[in-house]
Amino acid sequence: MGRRKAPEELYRFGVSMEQSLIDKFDNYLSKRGYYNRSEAIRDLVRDLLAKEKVEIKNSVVYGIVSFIYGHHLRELEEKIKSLQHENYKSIISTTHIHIDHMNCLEVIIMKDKAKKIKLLADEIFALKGVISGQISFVSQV
Ligand code: NI
Repeated sequence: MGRRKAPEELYRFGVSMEQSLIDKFDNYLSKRGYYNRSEAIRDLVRDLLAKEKVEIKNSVVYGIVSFIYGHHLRELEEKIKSLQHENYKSIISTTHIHIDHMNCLEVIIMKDKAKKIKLLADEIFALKGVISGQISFVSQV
């Protein structure tokens, strides 16, 4: 079993905000199920740093590329497959779901630099017959 890192000590700092902004923030928090502002602000800061890692720092991140396409286009399926084989080193897993008689959903989980993940995603999304595509990144702070 791996050794767990001891939890870091928490420090307090004051934040000044307009009342109207606090009201909107509290409203948002209650909808999202947060118990307190501190936890929400910690998450916001983590998100911000993770985003910076993806967008600016050229770090290795996880990327989830998902898209819907019409499976009756045989050439399209071949093209999607060969693009994935070209990128086999960055692809961890691919899941294929048959949505209905006509359409398929494919989810590709990748680990690489964000730029490289975006490149493959854009190539797939640009193919004729790919109806919609989405990409999201996950990284540790
Ligand atoms: Ni299918």
